[in-house]
Amino acid sequence: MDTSLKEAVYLSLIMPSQHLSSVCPLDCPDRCTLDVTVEDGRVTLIDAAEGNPVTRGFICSKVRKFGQRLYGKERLLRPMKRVGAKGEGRFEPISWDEAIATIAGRFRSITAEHGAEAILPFYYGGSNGMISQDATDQRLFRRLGASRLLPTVCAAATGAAAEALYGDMPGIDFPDFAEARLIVIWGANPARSNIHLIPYLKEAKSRGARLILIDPRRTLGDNLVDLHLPIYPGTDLVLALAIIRWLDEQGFADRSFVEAHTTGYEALLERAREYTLERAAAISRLPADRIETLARWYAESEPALIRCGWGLERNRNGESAVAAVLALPAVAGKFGVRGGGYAMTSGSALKYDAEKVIGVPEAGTRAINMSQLGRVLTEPLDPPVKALFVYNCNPLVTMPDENRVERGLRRDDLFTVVSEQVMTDTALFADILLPATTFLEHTEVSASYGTYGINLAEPVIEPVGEARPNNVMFSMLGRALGYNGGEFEESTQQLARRVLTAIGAPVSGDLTLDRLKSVVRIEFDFPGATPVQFETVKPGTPDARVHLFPEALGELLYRYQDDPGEEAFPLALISPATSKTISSTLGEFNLKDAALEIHPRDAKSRGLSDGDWVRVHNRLGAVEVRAEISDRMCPGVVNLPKGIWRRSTRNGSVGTSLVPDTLTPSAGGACFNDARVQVSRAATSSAS
Ligand SMILES: Nc1nc2c(c(=O)[nH]1)N[C@H]1C(S)=C(S)[C@@H](COP(=O)(O)OP(=O)(O)OC[C@H]3O[C@@H](n4cnc5c(=O)[nH]c(N)nc54)[C@H](O)[C@@H]3O)O[C@H]1N2
Ligand SMILES: Nc1nc2c(c(=O)[nH]1)N[C@H]1C(S)=C(S)[C@@H](COP(=O)(O)OP(=O)(O)OC[C@H]3O[C@@H](n4cnc5c(=O)[nH]c(N)nc54)[C@H](O)[C@@H]3O)O[C@H]1N2
Ligand code: SF4
Ligand SMILES: [Mo]
Repeated sequence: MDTSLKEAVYLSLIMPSQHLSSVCPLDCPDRCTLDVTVEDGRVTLIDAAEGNPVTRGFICSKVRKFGQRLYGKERLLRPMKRVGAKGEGRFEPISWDEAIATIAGRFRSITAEHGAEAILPFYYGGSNGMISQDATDQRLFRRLGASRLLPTVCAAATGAAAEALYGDMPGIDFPDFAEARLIVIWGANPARSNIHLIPYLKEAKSRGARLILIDPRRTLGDNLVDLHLPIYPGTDLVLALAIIRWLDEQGFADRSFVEAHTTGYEALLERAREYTLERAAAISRLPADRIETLARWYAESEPALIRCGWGLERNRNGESAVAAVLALPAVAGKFGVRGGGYAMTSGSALKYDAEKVIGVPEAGTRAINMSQLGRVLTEPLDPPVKALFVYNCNPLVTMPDENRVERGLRRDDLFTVVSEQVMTDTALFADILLPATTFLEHTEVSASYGTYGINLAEPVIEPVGEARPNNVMFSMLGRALGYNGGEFEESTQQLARRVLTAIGAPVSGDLTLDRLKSVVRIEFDFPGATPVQFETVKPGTPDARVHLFPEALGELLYRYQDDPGEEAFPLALISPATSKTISSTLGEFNLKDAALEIHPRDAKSRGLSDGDWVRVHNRLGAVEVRAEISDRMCPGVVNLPKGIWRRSTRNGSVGTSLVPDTLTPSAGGACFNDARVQVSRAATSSAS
C-alpha cells in the first residue's frame, strides 16, 4: 500500500463517510429530498434521496454541483467592509461584532436624521423557507419601523388571479397528470423549471393523452407535443378570451356548472365577445385554425388539464391573462374528475400564519414595490432610502432596469448591507458584507409550490468559514439595537418549533419537529391521496364559488393592453428559466457564456450567422453576446437567459438592463417580457 492509500483507509476508519438527509430549498417547484455524502466534515456528493414519490431517484445537475458553490472561490467566508469604490470589489475582513456594531450605528443615525422608513429591507426567495425569511428578519424591520417591501418580482399576477378566482383551492398534483386525456402546458417550461413533471407527461402520453404547448418557443420534443401554438408574448389574454367566446358559441360552455358554481360569467363573456378566433389570431400571431383545434380538443377531452406557468404573467396583461386561462376549466366544466382542472401552485394548500412566528405587529409603514428598485433609489422620495439591507436576493441582475438599479447602488449616500453566500454582482456594491450559510449548513423548514408536503433540512456540515444563518444574524442585530423583548433570544430549534405550530396543512398526525427530524418530509394527506378539484378540494372564496369577473383585479380586467413595441425596437425579448441556474443562483460557474436565441428569419434579415457577436439594445441598455440561431424560437421574439451574471456577457450587462420597470395593472408585478429590443451585429470588440 502506498502512503496516500494508507492515509485514505485510515481516514475512512476514523471518519467514515456519512449519508445525511437534506431537502433542496431552491426556488423550484419540485422540492427534492436529498442524500448528501459527507466525508471528513466536507460535502462530497449530493444526490436524490430514495423513496421520495416526487424526486423519484433523480435530481437536477445544478444541485449536484452545489458543492462547488459551498467551497468555491466566490464563497464569502468572513464579514467584510468596503475599502474600494462601490462595485469595485475591494473589501477588508472585519469581525462579526464590528460588522453588527457598524450596521446598528448607521441604522440609528439614519433613523435619527430621516426616520426609520429610510431603511429598506430587500429580499425574495433565497432559501425559500420559513426560518430564513419572514421570521426574525421581519421582527427586526418591524421593530425598527423600516419601509415594507412588496414582493412583486414573481408570481404577483398569477397569485392575484388565482386568489381572486378560486381563493386558496389547491391545484392538480404531479401524479394526476398521468390521468388526463389532454394536457395544455401554458406558459410553463417543465423541461427546465419543473423536471420531475416530465415523467408524468410521458406517462400520460403513453396512455394516449394529447399535449398542447402554448409558448413562443418549442420547449418540448415532438414526441411529446401534438400541437404547438407559438404565441407572441403578452397576448395570451386574447387567445383565452377567443376560446371562451368559441366555447360559448359552439355550445360547449357548461351552463349548469357555470350556474351552480360561478359568478360573473356574463361579464366575462361580454369581454370575450370582442375576440373572434380570427381577431385573436391576428393579435397573437397564430393561425386561426390552430386556435380552433386547441379549443375543440379542449372542449372534447375529458379529463382535460391546464398547467398554467409563469411565462404568461410577466407582461402588462399579466393578471388578466392568467385569470382568463384559469377561467377556462370553469367555463368548459372540466372539474370534478381526477386529472381535470388546473395546476399552477400547490402553495395554496399550506395555511401558514407567519404573523404567529413574527409576533411583532405590522408597523403600517410605507410599502415599496421591489420591481422598481432602481426608480426607488434614484427618484426623490420622502424620506429617501438611505439604507438598503439585501438578503436572499441578487437584485442588481434580477430586478428590472439593471442600469438604473446600478445607479442607485452607486449612490455615495446609500448605506448598503448585503448578506450573501457568494460574491454576487450585488454583493460587490455592499458597504458591509455578511457571509450567509447555505441549506447544507443551516436549519430550514419549507413547503413547496409544486408538490404537497412539509420538509425539514438540518445542517449536514458545520458552517464554512464564519457564515451564519439569517435568523442568527438578525438576532445579533436586534440585540445590538437594544431590543430586549426576548424575540431575538430564540434558538433556531425554538424558532423551528414555533414555525411548525403556525402551519395549518392537511397532515395526518402531529406536525412536530421530532417527527420531521426522523422522516425529513411529511406528505400532505388529502382524501384519496391527491386533490381532486371540486371533489375533495373546493374554492376558498367566501361563497365557495369561482369568481369569473373578480373586482379585485381592477378596472382593466380582461381589457387587452396593446404591444409596447415600436419601429426602432421591433423584437420581443423574453428571458425564461434555463437548466443552468435557479434565477441567478449558481450563475457564477454554470452560465459562463450567455447567448441570444434568435429565429433564422430574424437573423437573416440582419445578416447574422450563428455564433456572431450581437448587440441587443433599446433605450434602457445594451447586452453583447453571441447569437444562437434556432428555429425553436418564434419569429419576432428573442431570448436571453434569466439569471445570468454580468461576467457572462461581453459588455458586462445582463438581460434585465433591457427590461422596463413598468408593472402589471392591479398586482404590481414585474413585466420582464415587455422588453422590446433591436438586435444588430456588434463591433468586433466590446463597446461597453
Ligand atoms: N432550472 C430552473 N428551474 C427554475 C427556475 C430557474 O431559473 N431555473 N426558476 C424558478 C422560478 S423562480 C420560477 S418563477 C419558475 C418559472 O417557471 P416557468 O413557469 O416555467 O416560467 P418561465 O421560465 O418564466 O417561462 C415559462 C415559459 O413561458 C414562455 N413564455 C414567455 N413569455 C410568454 C408569454 O407571453 N406567453 C406564453 N404562453 N408563454 C410565454 C417561455 O418561453 C418559457 O418557456 O421556475 C422555477 N424553476
Ligand atoms: N431577465 C429576467 N430576470 C428575472 C426574471 C425573468 O423572467 N427575466 N424572473 C424573475 C424571477 S421568476 C425571480 S423569482 C427573481 C429571483 O431573483 P432573486 O430573488 O434575486 O433570486 P436569486 O437570483 O436566486 O438570488 C437569491 C440569492 O439569495 C442568496 N441566498 C440563498 N439562501 C440564502 C440565505 O439563507 N441567506 C442569505 N442571506 N442569502 C441567501 C443566494 O446566494 C442568491 O444569491 O428573478 C427574476 N429575474
Ligand atoms: S433545483 Fe429543483 S430539481 Fe434541482 S434538486 Fe432542487 S428541487 Fe430538485
Ligand atoms: Mo420566480
